[in-house]
Amino acid sequence: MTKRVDHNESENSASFSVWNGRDPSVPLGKNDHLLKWVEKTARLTEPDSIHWVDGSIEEYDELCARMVKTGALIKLNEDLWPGCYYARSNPDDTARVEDRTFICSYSKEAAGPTNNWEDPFKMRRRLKELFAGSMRGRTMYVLPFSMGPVGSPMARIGVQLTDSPYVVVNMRIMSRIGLPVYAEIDKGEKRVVPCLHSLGAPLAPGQKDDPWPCNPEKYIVHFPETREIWSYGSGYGGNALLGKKCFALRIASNLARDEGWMAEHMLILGVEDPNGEKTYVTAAFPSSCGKTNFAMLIPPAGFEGWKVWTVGDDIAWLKPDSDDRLRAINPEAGFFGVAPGTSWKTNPNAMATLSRNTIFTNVAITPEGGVWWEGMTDEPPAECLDWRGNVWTPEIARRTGAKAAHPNARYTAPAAQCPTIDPAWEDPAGVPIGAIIFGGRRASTMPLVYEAFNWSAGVYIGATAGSEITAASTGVQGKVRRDPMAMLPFCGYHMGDYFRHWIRMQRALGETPRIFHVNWFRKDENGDFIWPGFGENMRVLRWIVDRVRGRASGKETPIGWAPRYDDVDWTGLDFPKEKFDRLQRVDRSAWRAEVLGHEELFLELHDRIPAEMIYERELLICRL
Ligand code: O2Y
Ligand code: MN
Repeated sequence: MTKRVDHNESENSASFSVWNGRDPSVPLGKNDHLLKWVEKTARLTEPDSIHWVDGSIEEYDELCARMVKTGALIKLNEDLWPGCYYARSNPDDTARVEDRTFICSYSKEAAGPTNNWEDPFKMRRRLKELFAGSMRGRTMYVLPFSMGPVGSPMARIGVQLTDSPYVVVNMRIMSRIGLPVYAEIDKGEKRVVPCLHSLGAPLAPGQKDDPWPCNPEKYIVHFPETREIWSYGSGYGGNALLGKKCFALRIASNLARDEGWMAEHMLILGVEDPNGEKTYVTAAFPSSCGKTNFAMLIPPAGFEGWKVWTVGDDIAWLKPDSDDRLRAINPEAGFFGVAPGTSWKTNPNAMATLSRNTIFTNVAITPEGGVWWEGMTDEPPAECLDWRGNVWTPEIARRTGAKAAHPNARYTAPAAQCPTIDPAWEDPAGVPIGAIIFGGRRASTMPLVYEAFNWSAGVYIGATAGSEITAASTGVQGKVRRDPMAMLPFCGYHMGDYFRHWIRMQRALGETPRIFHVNWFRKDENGDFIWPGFGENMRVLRWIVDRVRGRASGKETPIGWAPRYDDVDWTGLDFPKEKFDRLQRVDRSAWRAEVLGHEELFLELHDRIPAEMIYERELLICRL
């Protein structure tokens, strides 16, 4: 459904109406607000044409075929990678840009010290300048999307206007798009979040397009009060697929606070025991801590009859149901996973998921028309083209250290293709949550697992969670970057108010989920990981589930309840008690230093920290 726009038409000309561009056989789009907004945006951005996305597979195939023609996508070898495409981004557009991400609330205080704030009126003026004529020579796609199963009471709707067909095809995998969503909009029951996106790369007549158009100047902007997103200059991941981090976390965290639910950076999984009883848990780990691997865990030998089911790998929306139980949906429909390190050994379920109908970005491409990345196989290919399009060989890598795939290279794959996808993953009511797990990457101090004494102690654990900063990013080793609830880059308002919202949620719940903290990354004195991780994490998960079900024991420690050696199921693993005790050790002097680190975060947020957090800290100090 593409309509050409005549920019010579006068402002009030009836023939400019974007409604006229809609296929009259499609009985959708009676929504005046949407039509007016599309028209207003077209006047501002001046696209050559407008395409109303219907979300069909035919449309997807056609868009991919067009991008193959322009060089924006490469079709992979159909025999090796059926239905798969390859994209190579601009080398300066390879990841989320946190320093260019803004929360433009009316007051600076509402955004809090952990967000970049800019005056919304000033920002809007700047964005209007940038967006003026920014889609010239391109098509503007009207992309309606639902975060959450269409029709679910927990789902929310957005419309992204974008000049990137790459975004449209990725969003088709990552969310529910097209005709069913127009129908939802036409019902008029749900507020639509407008998401405006431009690559910021207009084309002059006859100008040859770049395979990855973008602009060196980038703005990822959220207006929390009016629930709007404006993104300019980037075509990559979280900057451009606006349903994901921008909507499902930054805007949704504002919606959730106001409406009494939670929008969290959490995976959701279900643990089924040999009797068929299923317990769902969510887990919040900072970016790059193995959320996808954990969400797709395969139980080790000795756990026959146990099964882990995947509901989501990145975002959870949680809401009390009519029985005051916390239920969660995964608002997404796909995985936008990090490719490097993913292999048949580390995550066979992810490999099976991405083996077809997947879009790869910034991995390497082999001469046979396949893809490769560091860690995918023990043996690298003899030769390939790296993520920049340069020839790459193992010898070149040895000499120069060049990586074949960018460290943030991604696969965009349909969740439905995951072999462990939970039968209830699209249940409109969500799944009941028994436990919430926080985690981080900590070489010392943090035990493998412990359980909070109660909800407010658990909120404290989540609020103070963090990961050690790696030497590569800062030159400093061992400093902990606090990442409350793994939401530091994603909470769309003041972090102190966010803690308060967490505390308040208890009042809406008949029974709160148990809260746990895990750390797979504790090291010994030689710098080696003590815990094997991966499938062995099932042993920890089993203890967590058994605690939720009231059938596992633990001992009280100053920081919470922790398993004794005999409380963990060691079937199939020879893991000495002495090693376990080292993993679980609560070193009081290290913990005193840890609590001082908590204070740094609290000082930053002091004027909005809920009293419960202060009391929890004091209690922890007393117990230590
Ligand atoms: O770099 C990007 O744009 C993607 S970031 C991302 C993607 C999928 C899941 N999580 C994340 C994250 O940064 O947490
Ligand atoms: Mn994430």
